[in-house]
Order: sequence, then C-alpha cells, then structure tokens
Amino acid sequence: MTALLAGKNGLVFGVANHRSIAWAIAEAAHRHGARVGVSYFGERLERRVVPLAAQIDAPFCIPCDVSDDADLDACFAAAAEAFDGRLDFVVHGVAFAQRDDLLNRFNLTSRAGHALAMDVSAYSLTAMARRAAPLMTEGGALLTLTYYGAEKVIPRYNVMGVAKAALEAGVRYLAADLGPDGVRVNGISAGPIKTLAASGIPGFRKMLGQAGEIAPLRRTVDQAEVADAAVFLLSDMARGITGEVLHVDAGQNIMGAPPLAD
Ligand code: NAD
Ligand code: 0WE
Repeated sequence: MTALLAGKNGLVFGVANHRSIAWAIAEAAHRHGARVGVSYFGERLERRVVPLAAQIDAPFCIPCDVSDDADLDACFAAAAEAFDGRLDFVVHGVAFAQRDDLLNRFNLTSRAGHALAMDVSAYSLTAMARRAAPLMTEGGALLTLTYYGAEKVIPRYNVMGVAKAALEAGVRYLAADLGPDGVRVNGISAGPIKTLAASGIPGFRKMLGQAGEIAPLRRTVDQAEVADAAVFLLSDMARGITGEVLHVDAGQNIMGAPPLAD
C-alpha cells in the first residue's frame, strides 16, 4: 500500500455516521498515512461519531456548527494544537437546507431558507479557508463535495443547487487567492449515494436507479470511490490541480440524453 498522505495532518468536517462521504474520506486518508482530526455537528451525533473517530486514532473529535464562527475558531485551534501548528488538508463535507425547501417548488424559497442553505453549504468553505490557510505553512489542500444540481436542474434539489453553484464558484475564487501560498482548493462532484442527507428525500431511490441507467458505467458510485478520488486530490499526486471540480459519478454528467436500450 502506497502511503499517499504519509506525514500529513488533516481536519474533516461532515461525519454524521458510517455512511457519510466525509467518513469514507477520513478513513481512506488515515489508511494512506494521514493523521485525521474529526469534527461533527451537534450533540445528537456525538454517540455515533466518537467511536468512528477512535477507529482511525483521531487526535481530536469535537463538535462544530459551521454556521458559528466561535465553533470554527475552536475547531481550528484544536487542530493547531494537535498538529503543532501545521495543517495540510481540510475536507468540507457539509450541506444543509430546510427540508421544506427541498420538497416545495423552488419559487417558494424564503429569504431565511436561502440564507441558511448558503451559509451552511457554501460560505462555510470560505470560513474554513480563512482559518486553515495560516496553518498551511508547507502548502495544503482544501477539498469540498458538490453535486450536479449546481450545473443543471435536478427536481427537488432546489435551493441546494443554488448553494452548490456558489460553492463551486467559491472553489475557484479561493483557489485563485490561495494558490500563491501553495494552497490548492478543489471539489468532487459525487453521483447520488444513499447517505443520511439523501434519506428522507421522496423519490431518491428512483433517482438512484435512473442514475445507474444513464451513467456510462451503468451503475452508481459509492463512498469508497469518492474517497479514493479525494485521497488523490489531497495528495501531492495532484500538486498541479487547483480550482477544479472532478466528477466522480460513473460518467453520468457527460450524458445529454439517456442511452438507447442496451
Ligand atoms: P451526510 O448527512 O452524512 O453528511 C452531511 C453532513 O453535514 C452531516 O455530517 C451533517 O452533520 C453536516 N452538517 C449539516 N449542517 C451542519 C452545520 N450547521 N455544521 C456542521 N455540519 C453540518 O451526507 P453526505 O451525503 O455524506 O453529504 C456530504 C457532502 O456530500 C454534502 O456536501 C453533500 O451535499 C455532498 N454530496 C452528497 C451526495 C449524495 O448523493 N449523498 C452527492 C453529491 C454530493
Ligand atoms: O447535497 C445533497 C443533500 C443535501 C441535503 C439534504 C437534506 C435532507 C434533510 C441538505 N439539506 C437537507 N435537509 C434536510 O432536512 N445531496 C447531493 C443528496 C441529494 O439530495 C437531494 C438529491 C440528492 C442527490 C434532494 C433532492 C434531489 C436530489
């Protein structure tokens, strides 16, 4: 096993349970030699996340609401302390919109619902970048997770699609500003995967089925496939890549119409 992340220190946001894409990335990063600190949202998740963090010998596992500046300050302070002031990567695997805003028609989105989705799902990457960059003394990498609903209309993705479009633009602006400091910023646009964030979306199963029929590989992707691409983007193998959004979706996004019968 090549240790692509040997000696690197990382901080992962967005672990809710063993199905979380962020968990798959944390686990893969640890397997590839990184030290990985974990943060999670809210006391309800502590019971699930603390044992996962223990599995990868996480040097810390602390709560953080990414819409709270004080929480973010505390989280990056914990990372600075655990890692002796040197951080190499951050994984942003966080998104939230009010459930009603994903179920109702998009034109009914409230000002407050829009602001919430943008704050938690898009601004939070910038909030992390401004805290991470000063700790990335040897250069570093930020990685976020996005979805095709940023590019094209996906029924019910609604305000999350608008937030992901802002997130992807944020990737490019952050990459431009942090590049001179050796900090790369990229995104992975993952195909649909059944996680906590996907459960409770009516019709998600049908969407998964359709994605698997449309995609050139004739299947959907899983968390491990996203995590493998994440390890690459976080590693020095990707040292020439920044401001990029890499699709890990079995090719679904390239299709302009569903395939004719196989
Ligand atoms: P998940 O539910 O496991 O992860 C979402 C995470 O966001 C959770 O850990 C949750 O606690 C966290 N979160 C929500 N509000 C927060 C807040 N205020 N502060 C801190 N954390 C908060 O689901 P997932 O599918 O693994 O989602 C991870 C990322 O992947 C998200 O950005 C999502 O948009 C993206 N994504 C998911 C899919 C999919 O089909 N599952 C596809 C493409 C992209
Ligand atoms: O980014 C996401 C999901 C993000 C999400 C999910 C929820 C569900 C529960 C954000 N906020 C909430 N709020 C809740 O209350 N994905 C990429 C997964 C996803 O969600 C969809 C999808 C896909 C794919 C919603 C509608 C259509 C497709």
